[in-house]
Amino acid sequence: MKILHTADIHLGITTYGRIDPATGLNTRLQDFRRAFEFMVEQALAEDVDLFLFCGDAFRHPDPSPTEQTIFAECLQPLVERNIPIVLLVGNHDHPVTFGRASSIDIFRYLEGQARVFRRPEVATVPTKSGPLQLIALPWPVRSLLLTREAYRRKSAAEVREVIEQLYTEYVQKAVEQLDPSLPTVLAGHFSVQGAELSGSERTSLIAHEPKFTVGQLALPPIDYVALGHIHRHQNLNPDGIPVVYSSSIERVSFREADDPKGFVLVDIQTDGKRKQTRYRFVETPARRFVDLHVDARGNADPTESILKAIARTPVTDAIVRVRYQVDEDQLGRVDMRRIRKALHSAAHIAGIERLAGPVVRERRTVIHRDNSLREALTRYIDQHEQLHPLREQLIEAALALEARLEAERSPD
Ligand SMILES: [Mn+2]
Repeated sequence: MKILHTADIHLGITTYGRIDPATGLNTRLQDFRRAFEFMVEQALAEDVDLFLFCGDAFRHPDPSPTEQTIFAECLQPLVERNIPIVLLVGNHDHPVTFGRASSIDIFRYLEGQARVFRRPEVATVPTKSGPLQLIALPWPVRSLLLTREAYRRKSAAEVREVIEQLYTEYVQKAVEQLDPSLPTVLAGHFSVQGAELSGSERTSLIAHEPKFTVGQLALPPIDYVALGHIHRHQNLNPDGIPVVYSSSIERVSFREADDPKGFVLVDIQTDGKRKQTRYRFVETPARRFVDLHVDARGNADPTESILKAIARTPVTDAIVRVRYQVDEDQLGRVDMRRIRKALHSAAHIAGIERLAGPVVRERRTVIHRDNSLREALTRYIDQHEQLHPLREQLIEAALALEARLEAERSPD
């Protein structure tokens, strides 16, 4: 049985894009669409039995009609070939307000067989190669898993523990009921301990989320654990049942410049009671990000050093950022016009910035990760005189944002 495993499509991310006058669409939206279309073409070429999407379809829980239409259009060739589609709700798909539809609920109405999972469920998915047993574990939402009374008196950390326990027990019970001779997949959208982030995730948020161990998920007769949420492709259990993050299909940040982006083709061979799983990662034609760093300090012609660095790098069609270091007395000798000209073939110039030298950096505020937001912001404002008149408003706005993020993470 062949499965295409993907996640974290995040349609609607438009950072480093611009409106293409020919189509009226953001260039980044077109990049994401290209990667998505490439993936579906591969699914058809490989004649897969199932298209399995493990959450985070869009950037926001409220995608635009254009974004939803593109998502549906990209899935349409699968529908036409009668390839079943399974969609899990990720944290970015989940509405903050209880009772509202998630951003992917609408795809249930795609002609054909699209199934959307928004709460834990064990399902049998019919495919042309026979039934697949599926344990679906979408993003754990407090209000879907616990009654209000059950979590009202609990701290955030306690709620997290309860959710971890619920999911873990759910998997333990599920595997006991499954037919060990059938291909079986656990599909989830959450963090697993030990996973390496890609740089497009917010580390501070992931630290407060429910987390699972490989041992809690990789239980026989499961043949493959298909994950979404963390954007870097990896197998967390190389010596046992594969526990795999597929990777996102497009880059969103310079920290992902060197990461391949793509999806996974899984093949579960069944022969009586013996089953064997193989998988391979397939790269998508994701937009290249080029992050140039030039140290031109002490150089008589800093522009020339920057131009040389650009000439050595293939910047055509890439999203490019140039950061350079120069001394104070060289500042007047950096010719932005010539640098921009050298980058004319780039898809987008994300920035040409001077990196502050160590002298400037020493005067910067030291803010530690364990500072509260209020402490960190207070220190920052202390160091920036022009912000003093706005002190109270800034702190208030920041705390409100933090509260909103907290609510999105575990909505009531
Ligand atoms: Mn996610």
